[in-house]
Amino acid sequence: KVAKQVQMTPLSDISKAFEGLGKFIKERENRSNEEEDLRLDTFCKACSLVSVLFGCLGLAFKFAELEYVAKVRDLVEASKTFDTLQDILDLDVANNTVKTQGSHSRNLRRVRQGLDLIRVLFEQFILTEDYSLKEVASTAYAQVCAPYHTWAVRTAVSAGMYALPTRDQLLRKLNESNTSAEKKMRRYINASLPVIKYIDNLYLSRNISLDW
Ligand code: 1PZ
Repeated sequence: KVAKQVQMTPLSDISKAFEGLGKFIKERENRSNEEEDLRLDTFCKACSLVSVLFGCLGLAFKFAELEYVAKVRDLVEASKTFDTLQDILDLDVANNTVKTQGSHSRNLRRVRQGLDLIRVLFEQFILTEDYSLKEVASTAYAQVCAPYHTWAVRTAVSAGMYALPTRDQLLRKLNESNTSAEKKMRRYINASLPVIKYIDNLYLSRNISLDW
């Protein structure tokens, strides 16, 4: 037997992990009784992989990395006590702390925003051939995160956009060609959407709006 030679890169790992989550959620929807829920530790593992992308963005986005990593770490801690994503929502609903700063449910909402930001970022990356990533990143940020961020954060992010690597630099750091990157980005886009919708539904089904 000849083993197929597949080059694993950070992007491969991310796409693969989210395909696992997406597949679980789709299969769950196909079963009529939706009793099996997404495990928090499995979800956290996939979210942790995303952190490597920050390393490619340079020092200007160090604060974004620290923010994201802190939120994921809080959920990892929570996974020692809570089995599923549902469980953390239920606790915060009972305590009336869903939107309280630092609560697991609020941090889950923030991590969800991060996943969605990457999804739109990848969509924009595929859509344009721009040498600069400024437009790509600005469009994604404006669409997903800016409406929920303070003026100070929005200002810092737009200043950071000038320090982004170029498209070619990013590809080199990710150890990808344009073709291989786009393929893996498409896989992430398709896989992450059901995951994001699943998370949104955790809030909506408990009558919690998503305007925060
Ligand atoms: C080519 C790639 C360009 C990517 C540019 C992405 C820029 C994203 C910048 C985000 C900055 C976030 C700064 C901090 C925001 C906090 O105010 C909020 C609220 O925190 P809370 O009040 O609940 O404690 N934090 C967040 O929203 C979590 C931040 C998640 C950021 C994820 C970014 C993922 C992007 C990965 C790109 C590879």
